[in-house]
Amino acid sequence: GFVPAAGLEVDYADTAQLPVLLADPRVLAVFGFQAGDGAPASDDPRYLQVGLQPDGAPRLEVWRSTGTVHSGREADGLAWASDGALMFGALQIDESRHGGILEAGEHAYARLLSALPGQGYPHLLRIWNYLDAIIDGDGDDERYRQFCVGRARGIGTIDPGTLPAATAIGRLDGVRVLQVYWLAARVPGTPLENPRQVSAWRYPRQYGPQSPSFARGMLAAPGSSLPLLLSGTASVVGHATLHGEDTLRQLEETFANLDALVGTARARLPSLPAHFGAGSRLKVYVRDAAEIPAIRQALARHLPPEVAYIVLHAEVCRRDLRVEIDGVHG
Ligand code: 3EB
Repeated sequence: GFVPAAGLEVDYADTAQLPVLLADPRVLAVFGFQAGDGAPASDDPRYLQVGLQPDGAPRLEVWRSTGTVHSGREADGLAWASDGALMFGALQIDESRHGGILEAGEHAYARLLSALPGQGYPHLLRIWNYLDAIIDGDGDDERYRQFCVGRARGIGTIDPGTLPAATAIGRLDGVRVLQVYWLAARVPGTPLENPRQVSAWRYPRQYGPQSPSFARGMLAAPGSSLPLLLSGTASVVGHATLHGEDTLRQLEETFANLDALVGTARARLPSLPAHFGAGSRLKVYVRDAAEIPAIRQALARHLPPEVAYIVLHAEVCRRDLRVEIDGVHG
């Protein structure tokens, strides 16, 4: 059948805008970044409160589509919204009801991957995973490593070259609910790897029993007007963490990785701008809240003023990683 061209714009807005945004039939999803009880409430399936604390005033992230959006919620809580080309979805899995983070991750991925084809959007482009106490536990019992095992079990057998771009980051509000949300499409995109980094799905055994299941970036199908989707990117070169004691050098290495990924994307899509600018939106995750002012200063030096970004207090999934950035670029 006819598949409309996919289009997506990502932007940030004040929380007071929530009712206006949800009244717009082209809004595919709205994320309220705010831990605790103060966040605005809405039953609209397109709205998700994310339990990460922003630095400064709470902000909304808005995904706008080019078509008319239909949305709903399944009996188990799976929320979805779709426009004929793209589908947003979200699941919130209470760990205690599934027996732990491994089982919660397994359930989330099995559930969402089984839902996608039936809804007509079989191709996962991008996914976010927010989990509590992400680096608690030692060795292979670390919760992030357990999550990686559960995620891989839930995915099952798959060509790793088709994995989506992703972020996995720690919430700090103490709520043991795995929040997963995603963007899927009717037609497949092109996953990208980073020439400076070993593919995450090829990380060696030292990082855990199951290598992480994600691509470094995703380009939507040719002809769609989606920005480049950048995975959570940190100071990892090869597979090793660099500058474990120096947050600002980690930030520089992160931007070097993002530049390399944009370069890889430009080889396929030369119209993509070489540098971050008016079409770039970033989320900057910072482990230690005391370091946010210095990171903000460095961001202001590094990024042109047209780049919109939010800074979130969140725990990165390796103990020696202090900062991570994801976002879109177009
Ligand atoms: C890294 O490069 C940093 O497990 O889904 C970044 C993005 C990271 C996604 C994931 C992990 C994930 O390995 C960590």
